[in-house]
Amino acid sequence: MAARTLVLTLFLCVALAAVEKEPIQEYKSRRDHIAEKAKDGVVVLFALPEEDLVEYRQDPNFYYLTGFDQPNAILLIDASAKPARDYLFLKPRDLPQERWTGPKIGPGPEAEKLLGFQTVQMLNDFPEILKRVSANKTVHTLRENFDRVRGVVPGAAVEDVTPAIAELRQVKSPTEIALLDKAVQITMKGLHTAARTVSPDVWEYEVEAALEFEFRRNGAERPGYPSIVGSGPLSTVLHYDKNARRMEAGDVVVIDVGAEYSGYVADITRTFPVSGKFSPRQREIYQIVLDAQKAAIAEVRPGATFAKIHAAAFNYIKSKGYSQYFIHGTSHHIGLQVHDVGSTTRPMEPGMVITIEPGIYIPEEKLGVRIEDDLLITASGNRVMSTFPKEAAEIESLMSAAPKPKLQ
Ligand SMILES: [Mn+2]
Repeated sequence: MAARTLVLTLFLCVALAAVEKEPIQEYKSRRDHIAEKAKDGVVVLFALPEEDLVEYRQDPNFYYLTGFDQPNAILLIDASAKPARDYLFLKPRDLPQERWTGPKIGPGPEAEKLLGFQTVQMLNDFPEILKRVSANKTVHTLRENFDRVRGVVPGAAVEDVTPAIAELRQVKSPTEIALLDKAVQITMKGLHTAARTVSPDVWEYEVEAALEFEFRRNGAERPGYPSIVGSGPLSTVLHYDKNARRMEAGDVVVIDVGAEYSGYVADITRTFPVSGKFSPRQREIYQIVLDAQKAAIAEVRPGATFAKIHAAAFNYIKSKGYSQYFIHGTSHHIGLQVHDVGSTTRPMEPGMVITIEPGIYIPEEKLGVRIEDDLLITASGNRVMSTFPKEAAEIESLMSAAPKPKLQ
C-alpha cells in the first residue's frame, strides 16, 4: 500500500510539473495576507467549474491564492482562528474517470503536503464547515459568488474580497517576476520569428502560426490573448485578430502578442514594414510613436501614476499634431491576466509590471503604428523587460538580415 501511494505521488508530481509553480509558501503567505484583511471573518473562493474551463484556465484569483489548477475546488480561510486556518475542498479521486482525463489530486494528507494546506478535505464537507466557522461572522468572497455563499449560509453578512486580492496581485513577488520574465523572453522569440516571416504576399495567419509555434515549443501554455497581426488598413484596428489578410509590399504590420507562461502573460507590440524598409512617411510616424514611448518610459518610477505616464506620451504626440490619432490609454498592469486587476489610479510601486504602448492610427493612410514594452517598476525607476529591438533602423536590419523561409 505504501509503495502504491508512493507511485501515485510520483505520478502526480510528474503530471503537475508541466506548469512551473511558485514555492507553496508564496501561496500560503498570500492567504495569510488576505486573512489579515478579512480580520475576524472567513474568506471563500471557488475554482471554476469544469464546464467553464477553457483549456483548463483556472480562475485567476483562486489560482493566485492556491496555485491549484483543477476545477470544482473551494478555498476557505478561517481568519478568526489564530493563526488563520485554511481549507481546500476537493472532489474525491475517480480512478476510472482519470483514465480519460488524467491524474487528479484528491483530498487527504498527500494533497495537504503537496499544496501546503492545513486541511484538504472532501468537497461535500464544505457546507457544514462553512456553517460552523462562519457563524456570526462576515464571509468575504468575490461579488459574483455572493448568491452561492448565501445558498449555504442564508442571512450571513457577505463582503466583496475582490479589491483586497487585486491590491495584492498588483505588486508582483520575485517568483512572479521570474515567470513574467520568462513569458517576455518567449514572446520575444516569437517576435524574432515573426520578423523573419513578414514579407509581401505572406498571409497574416502565417505570421501568427510561426510566432505561436515559437511560444509553444519554448514552453508557453498558449497565447495569453488572441494574437494580433494587422497589416495595411488593418494596422489601424486596435483589436484585430482575424489575421486573414495577405500582406502587400508597402504595408506596415502591427504585431501585438504575448505568450502565457505558467499562467503569466506578456504583452509586446512591434510594427514592421512588410517589404523590409519603412517609407519616409511610415518612418516619420514610427519615430513619433517611439519617441512618445521613450518619453513615457522616462516617467516610470515609484510614485508615478498612469495619468502622468499617459500624459507624457500623449503630450509628445500632441506636440507633433497627431493627438486625434492616439485613441487609447498608454498603460495597464500585466500578470495572470493580460489586462491585470487593480486600481488604475494607484501610484507605481516596486514590483508592479506594466505596459507602455502608445500608438498612432491613421485609417485614411492605412497606417497604424504601435510600440509596446513591458516594464518592471524598481526601487530606482524601471527595468524594461522586453528588450526586443525597436529603433527603426534596428527593425529594418533585423528584417534584412533574416532569411525568409518559404512556408508553403
Ligand atoms: Mn497591451
